[in-house]
Amino acid sequence: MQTHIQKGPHSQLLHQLRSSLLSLCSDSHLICIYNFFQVDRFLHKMRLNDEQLNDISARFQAEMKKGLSAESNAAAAVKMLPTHVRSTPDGTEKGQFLALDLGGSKFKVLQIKVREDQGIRKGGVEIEEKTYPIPNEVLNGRGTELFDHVSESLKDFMHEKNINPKKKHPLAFTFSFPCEQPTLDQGFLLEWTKDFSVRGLQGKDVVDSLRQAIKRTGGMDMEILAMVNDTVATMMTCGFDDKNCEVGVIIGSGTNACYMEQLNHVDLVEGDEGQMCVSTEWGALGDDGTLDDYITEFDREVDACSINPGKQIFEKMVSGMYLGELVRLVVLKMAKLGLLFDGRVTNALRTKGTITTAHVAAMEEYKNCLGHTREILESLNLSPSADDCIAVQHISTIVSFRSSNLVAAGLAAILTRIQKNRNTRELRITIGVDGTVYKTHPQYPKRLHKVVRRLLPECHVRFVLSESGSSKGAALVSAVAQRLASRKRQTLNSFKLSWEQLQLVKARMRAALQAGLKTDGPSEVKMLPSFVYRTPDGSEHGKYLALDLGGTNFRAMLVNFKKGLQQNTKLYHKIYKIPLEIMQGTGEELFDYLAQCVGDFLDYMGMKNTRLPAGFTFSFPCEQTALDTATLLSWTKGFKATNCEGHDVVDMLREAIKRRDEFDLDIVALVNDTVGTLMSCAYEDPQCQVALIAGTGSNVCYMEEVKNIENDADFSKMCINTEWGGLGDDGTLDDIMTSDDTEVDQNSINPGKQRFEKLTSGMYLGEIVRRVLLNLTIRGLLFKGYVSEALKTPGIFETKYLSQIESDRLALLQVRSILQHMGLEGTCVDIITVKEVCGAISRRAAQLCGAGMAAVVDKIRENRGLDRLNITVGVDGTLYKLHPHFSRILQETTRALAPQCDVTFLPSEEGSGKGAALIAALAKHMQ
Ligand code: 0WK
Ligand code: 0WK
Ligand code: BGC
Ligand code: BGC
Repeated sequence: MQTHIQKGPHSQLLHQLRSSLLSLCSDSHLICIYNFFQVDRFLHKMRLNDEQLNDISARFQAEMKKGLSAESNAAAAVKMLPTHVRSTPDGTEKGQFLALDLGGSKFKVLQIKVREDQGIRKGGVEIEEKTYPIPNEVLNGRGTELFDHVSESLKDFMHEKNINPKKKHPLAFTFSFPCEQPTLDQGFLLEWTKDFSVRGLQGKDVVDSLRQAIKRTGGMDMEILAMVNDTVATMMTCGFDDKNCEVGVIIGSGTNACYMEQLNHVDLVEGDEGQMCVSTEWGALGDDGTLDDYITEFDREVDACSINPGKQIFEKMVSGMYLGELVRLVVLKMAKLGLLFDGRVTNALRTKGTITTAHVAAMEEYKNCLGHTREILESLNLSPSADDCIAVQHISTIVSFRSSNLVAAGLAAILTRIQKNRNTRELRITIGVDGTVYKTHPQYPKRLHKVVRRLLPECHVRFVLSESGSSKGAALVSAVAQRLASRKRQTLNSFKLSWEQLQLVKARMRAALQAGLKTDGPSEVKMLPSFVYRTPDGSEHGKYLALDLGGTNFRAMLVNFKKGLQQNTKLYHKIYKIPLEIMQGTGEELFDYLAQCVGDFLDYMGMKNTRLPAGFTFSFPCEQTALDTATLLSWTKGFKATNCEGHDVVDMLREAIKRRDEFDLDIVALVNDTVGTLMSCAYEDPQCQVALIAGTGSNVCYMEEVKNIENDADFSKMCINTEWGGLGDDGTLDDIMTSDDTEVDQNSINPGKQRFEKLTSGMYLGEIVRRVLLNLTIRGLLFKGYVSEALKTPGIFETKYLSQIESDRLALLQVRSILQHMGLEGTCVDIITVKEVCGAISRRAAQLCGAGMAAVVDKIRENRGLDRLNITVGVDGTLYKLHPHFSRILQETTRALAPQCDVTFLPSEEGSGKGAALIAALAKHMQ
C-alpha cells in the first residue's frame, strides 16, 4: 500500500526549513524539535484539545441517550446494555465461588472465597487462579470448541486445586463481549470483538453454551449464577471497598465502560425504582460515522485490516489490540515518505502486528523510552537514528495520548450524565479501572486522571485500580445472585412443611376436635352439631327442592328420589352468581336475592304453586338446635352481609320468601355444605362417613359417636360440622404461618379468624401467591423488581390461575400469557419462580388438609377402637376438583399420617344440594 505526503506548500516549506536548520547547526535538540514538528504535523489530527474532547464527550452523551431509549436503541451504535446488576457491593456478600474470566488478554479460571463484612483490603477475599492460553484455532474455531476448552480448563483447575467435583459449585462467569442479557444468568452474544471470531455463537445464549459444554466435559456440577461484563465486574470489585465506585472502565485489549444508571432511564428494562448498571459498549462509538471527522487515515487502515471492519471504531482508536498497529502504520508511512530511517522500509515494518501495545508502553517508559524504542525498531530490522527514535517515541506518545484523551472524554460524558441524574455538579465518585493498557502503560493513568479532572473540575473523581482482576467482582455479583436465589429459596422453603410439622398439625387438629366437642369453654374448631344422625339408606323418595349457598354461587335444584340407593335420581338445577354487593350488603338484601333466585327457578320449573319440602345448604358456621334452625355464628369467605350473624338464617329465608309473596317453601332442613356432601356421597357409598370441602372455603364434617357429644339424642352417631377453618385462631398455627400469611389474614374481611382456612382454601391461596410475588418483587427477586399496579391489586391472582399455572400440560409461554393477562410481564426465570411459588403454596394447603383429615379419620378409628379403618371421604369444592395436584397431595398426606386408615376419596357428583335434599327427605320422613 503506497502512501505519499501531499507535497503541499506547507510540506515543501517544512522540508526547506529542516535542511536550512541542518546546515545551520548540528544541535540534536533542534533536530529533535524539528522531528517533533514533523510528527506533529503528520499526526495533528490525533492531537485533541479540550474543546474537541468536550465535543466528543457531547457526541457520546447523545449516543448514550439513543442507546438507552427503547425507540432508538436498535439503531444506536452504542448499545447501553442493561446488566441486571442493581446495586454495588454492600459488604454482606459472602461465599465460595469458582469463576471464569474470558475475553480479556488472558483466560483465567479462579476460586474466590469472599468472607462476610471484611473488605478486600481487610483480606476478606482469597483468590486462587490459573491462566489457560486459548489456542488460535480455538479463537477462530466453532463455539462448542471454545466452550469445551473453557470447561476442560475448569475441570483441570478443580483437579489441580483438589476441589471436590461431586459438590455443586456456584460459578461466576466474566465474559467480556457485548451481550444482551434478559436476566443476570443469560447473555445473548451480539458480536465478537478484539481477536475473537468464533463461529456459531452470535445471537446465542453463551451461558447456556457454557452449561452444555460443562455437561459434555462431565465430572463436575456447576450452578452458573451470573454472567457479567468485565467492566461490571471491575466496578463491583472496586466497589467492595469504595462505596462511591459506580463506574467501571476497561482499557485493555479492548475498551468499555459501565456505570450505575437510573432505572427509569433504562427503557429496555421495566421499572422506575432504583438503579441498574449499564455496560455502555462505548467501543462501538463512531460505528455510525459519529467520529468520522476525528478518524485518521491510520485509523481507517487499522479498521480495514481488522477482523471486524466498520465495527468498534472508538475501541480501535483506544485499546491495546490496536495502539501498536496504529504506531506501526504511522511509522511505516513516514518511513515510506523518507521522513524516517532515510526512507528504508523492512518487511517486519510492513508486517501487521509487529509493533504491539506493549512496545508502545515500553517506548513511553519514563526512564529509557528511547533505548526501548531503538531496541524495538532494531527488532524490526531497522537501523534507526537517534532522531528516528525520538520521532517514533513521539508517535507512540501521540497515539497513546489520544487513547487516554478519548477515554477521558468518554468518562467525562458518563460523569456528566451521572451529575444530571443526581442533579448535582459537586459529584464525588470513584472509577474502578482494569486492563493491561492502563496497568502496564507507565504514563497512561496519570494522563487519563489529569484530563478527566480538567474536563470536569467540579467533580471529585477517584480512580481505583482493580488489583487482581474482575473475577472478584463477578463473584460479588454471584454472591448477590446467590443471596437473592437463596432468599427466594428461603421464601419458598418457608412454605415447606416438614414431616414433624405435619404430625404437629395433625395433633393440634386432633386436640382441637376434642376440645370443640366439649361445650365448656371456647374452642377455635367449633364442632357444630348438625342434627343429622344417619346417612341415607335408600328409603328416601319424592321431590325436594335443594338450595345451596356456597362460596361463590347460589344453586337451586329440584331432586326427585326413587326408593333404593344409587337409583338414578332426577335432578334439575340452576346456578345464580352472587354479586359482591349482595354478599356484603344487608342480610335482608341477601335473603331477598336468594328468594328471588328460588322464585326464578320455580318459575323455570313451572312449580311456583307447589309448596315443596326444601333442604338448604348453607356453607357457613351455624349453631343449630334442630335440623331447621341455624344461627349464623360468623360469616366466612367473602361474605359479610349485615344483621345476619347471631340470627337464624332459616327464619331470614322464610321471611324473605314471605316478603316476596310469590311462592312458599317448607324448609325442613338446613345443612352445612360438608354435611350435604357427606349425604350425597353416602348415597353412592355407604362407607362415606366424612366429607371435605376444599373450595372457596375449607371444612370437614364426619359422623361422630353421640357419646362423645354432649347431646342426649338416642342415636349412636351424629354428623359434626367441625368448622376446622378456625384452627389457629388462638395462635396454635403461628409457628407455621409466614409473614405473607399474616398479611393475607390482616388484610382479609375477618382478620384473626379462619386461620386454617386461610392457609388451605381457594379464597386465599391466590392472594397468598400475590403477596409472596409482591414481596419477592419488592426485594428485587422477581419481575426485575418492577412492582406493577396489577401486582399491588388484592385478589387479582385468583386461585383458578394457580390451577392453570401448575398444570403440567402448560408450557412456560402459556403461563406467561396468564401472567400477562394479569398485567404481569416476566422472564422465563420469573415464570419458573411463579410456578414454584404457586406449587409451594398449593402443596402446603393440600398437606395441611391431609394432616387435618388424618386427625379426623384416626379419631373415627379410635372412636371405634379399630386397628384398621376402611372409610370413604366425600369431597367437593373447586380447589379439590380443578387443581392439578391438590387432591393427590392431600390423599398422599392423609395416608401417610393415618397409616391405619384406608381412606377412599369420593368426589361428589351433584354437590351438596342433593345431600340437602336427602336430609330434607330424612327430615320429612321423621316428621
Ligand atoms: C482483567 C480482568 C478481565 C478483563 C481484562 C481486560 O480480570 O476480566 O477482561 O482485565 O484487560 P485485558 O486483559 O484485555 O488487557
Ligand atoms: C359445591 C357444593 C357446595 C359447596 C361448594 C364448595 O355443592 O355446597 O359450597 O362445592 O366449592 P366452591 O364453590 O367453594 O369451590
Ligand atoms: C467488549 C466489551 C469489553 C471490552 C473490555 C470490548 O471489546 O466489547 O464487552 O468490556 O472489550 O474487555
Ligand atoms: C365455612 C364452612 C364451609 C366451608 C366450605 C367455610 O368458610 O365456614 O361452613 O363448609 O367454608 O364451603
